Amino acid sequence: MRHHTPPDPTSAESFPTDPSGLPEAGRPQLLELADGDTLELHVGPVAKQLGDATVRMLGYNGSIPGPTLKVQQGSEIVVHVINQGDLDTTVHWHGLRLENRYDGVPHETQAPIPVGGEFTYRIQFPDAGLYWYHPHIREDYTQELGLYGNILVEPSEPGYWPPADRDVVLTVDDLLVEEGRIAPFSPSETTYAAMGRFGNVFLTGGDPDLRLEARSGEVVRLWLTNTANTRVFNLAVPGTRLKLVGGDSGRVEHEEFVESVVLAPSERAVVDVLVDQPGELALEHHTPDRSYPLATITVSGERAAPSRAQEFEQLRRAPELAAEREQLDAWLAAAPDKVLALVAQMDDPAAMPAGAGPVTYACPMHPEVTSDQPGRCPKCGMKLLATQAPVATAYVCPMHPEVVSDQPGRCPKCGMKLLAAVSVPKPAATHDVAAMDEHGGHAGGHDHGEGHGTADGIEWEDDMVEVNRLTTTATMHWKFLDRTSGADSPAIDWHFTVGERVKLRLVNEMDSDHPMHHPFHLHGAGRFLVLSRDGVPEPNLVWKDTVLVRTGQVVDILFDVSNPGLWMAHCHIAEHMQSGMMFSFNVARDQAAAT
Ligand SMILES: [Cu+2]
Repeated sequence: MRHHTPPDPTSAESFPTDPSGLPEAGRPQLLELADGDTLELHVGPVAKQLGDATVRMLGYNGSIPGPTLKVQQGSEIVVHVINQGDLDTTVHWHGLRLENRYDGVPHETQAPIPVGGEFTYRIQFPDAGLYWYHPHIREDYTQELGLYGNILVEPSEPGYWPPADRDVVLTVDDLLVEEGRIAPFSPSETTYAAMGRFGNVFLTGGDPDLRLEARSGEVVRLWLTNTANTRVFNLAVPGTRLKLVGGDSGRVEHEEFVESVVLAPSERAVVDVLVDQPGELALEHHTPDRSYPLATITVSGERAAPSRAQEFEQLRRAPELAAEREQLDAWLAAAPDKVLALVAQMDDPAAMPAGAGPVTYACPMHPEVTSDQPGRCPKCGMKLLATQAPVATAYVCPMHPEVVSDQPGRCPKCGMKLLAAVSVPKPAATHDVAAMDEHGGHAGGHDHGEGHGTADGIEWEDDMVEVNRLTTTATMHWKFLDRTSGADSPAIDWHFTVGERVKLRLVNEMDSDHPMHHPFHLHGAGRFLVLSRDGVPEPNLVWKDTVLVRTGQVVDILFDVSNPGLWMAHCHIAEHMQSGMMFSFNVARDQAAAT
């Protein structure tokens, strides 16, 4: 069975890459909008400076990220979107429980906005907290190129958040740059479909070298959103304590001091930092193997008055979530209403029957150029060479090259499907690794043992970049399977009613061609609480719209269904969604309430 393939939004042979003559990407504006206000949001190309290189990217209103919208809980604004970008677009307002027809899902809630076209959204903000907006067509390209922005919803309730001196709203992101250029995209299909496109240049608040300032004695509140295609961040400020105060949709059940916060694509965290001494602090991303600097905070000798040092020590509790906690045991004990398996199917061209002839043609100069037909490289005109005929001499694990077998099978270390060694057009260049090192990115080499792999169920880096690059939506099939009745249902056909609470079990199966973590996202039909991960009750509740399901993990969530319409569920790794890891479900109005 074929997965649903999104319609081709463009017939161009390549996306434009020339930045000349384009306006330089600006810093995001902070726009405070009152109930009933109208905002014009232009999608268009910008020139972005990255070190010595200038690259063509996309921005909302000329900046990367787009403007930060600051609004009041319970208000409504009008956003008039004008598309001057490269392809059809929509805007999805991530995490907002708004009216279904403004959810921005192409062909389901609205027609795509063509290049040169416009669309008017009415955006509602029922919940306090940190949200964001991004396109819902070819996110693997458009979001990677800079189309994302934050929304800060100010709570109606006074004292909802603990006091802070400074709000810093930051997106964390990465961009894949090779030889001074953004690594190419195909307009007709999504590449890097296996693991998603990992970047080697980090953009924090859109800046490769972000510098922030504060006064000593301040409590700095960091509002953090992961806008990367696939990278999971583990954020820390070494030398200080982080106080976790909020998550995807509002505050946490109980504030707590943490070493770091793990943020999967599209997740948010709100953390407070007390900067009590003058000097320099760094926001860093820590993987099990290394750390990456993301931003510098310079703390001046000027002292904030009054000091928040004492208030910072207080750990407050949220009564609305304490009330949820009281019902948790019953939900933990209940059987799931729905069971969803997360699986991958990966085609291996070389595993086709012998005699089928060469299966892939690749440019020896440009290994990313591959075709299933003989032809010429569109970049250099060179004849595409057939990769070796499928004489499957050895099967190896792309994650663990020491695992070699003369039979097809799975890697005993990580469960990944072994790939026939001859099927992989050998990359000519080692410049990927070199480029990464140059940018302080990849640790280089492949002998990282368990650290990069699945020891903690997160793939922190792309350890199979040459294979990953070649995987497309045609060869990589990411799937959700409805296993509620044990066997696979033919299709996911979910119907809920407003007012219902539904227990969903998400099973990230190891028996899959490429077991990997997935950030599972539900659109604005409601919001959910994580009940348990691998049977361990969630220690600190917070309303969420995205949950990271680590490799092999089983996560139970309690979905509070509150909004009628046709809504999407999908993996928030852009390339996984493009490769089929999505479905839509219906929520009916509450009949009893309607009569
Ligand atoms: Cu995924």
